[in-house]
Amino acid sequence: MKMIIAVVQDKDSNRLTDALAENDFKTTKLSTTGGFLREGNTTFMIGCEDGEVDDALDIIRNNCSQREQMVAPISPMGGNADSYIPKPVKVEVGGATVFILPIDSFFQF
Ligand code: 2BA
Repeated sequence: MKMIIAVVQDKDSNRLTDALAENDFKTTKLSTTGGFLREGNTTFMIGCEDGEVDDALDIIRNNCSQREQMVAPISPMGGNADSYIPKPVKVEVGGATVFILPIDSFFQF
């Protein structure tokens, strides 16, 4: 058995939930925050059999889009904030950041 942990953008969350449910995957969603953008994203926990991992990855791939986002960098530490004009930079976010973990045991009581 494997645990798939997928960090996706909030915008893709409902679509991905529906697609996974349609294909009989069981999911748990967590509201999370990215360490770089400090914005909300959604983390899916998907427990599945080894042979189902590829199907789950296809569904994630097909339902999560890459988007460009503008980020205003925070002001430099110790610098004079008055003269600092933040220049937004473009970063590419998503589609999904996926980790696959082996599961030792699975219980439901
Ligand atoms: P964030 O940490 O908010 O990162 C959002 C996007 O900002 C990233 O998109 C990446 O394009 C960019 N970015 C992140 N760190 C950067 C840096 N030091 N310099 C320049 N650009 C940077 P993604 O790579 O698609 O990541 C989307 C979200 O997935 C991340 O949100 C984070 O919540 C999660 N994530 C990504 N890699 C991870 C990892 N190795 N471990 C845990 N979570 C991860």
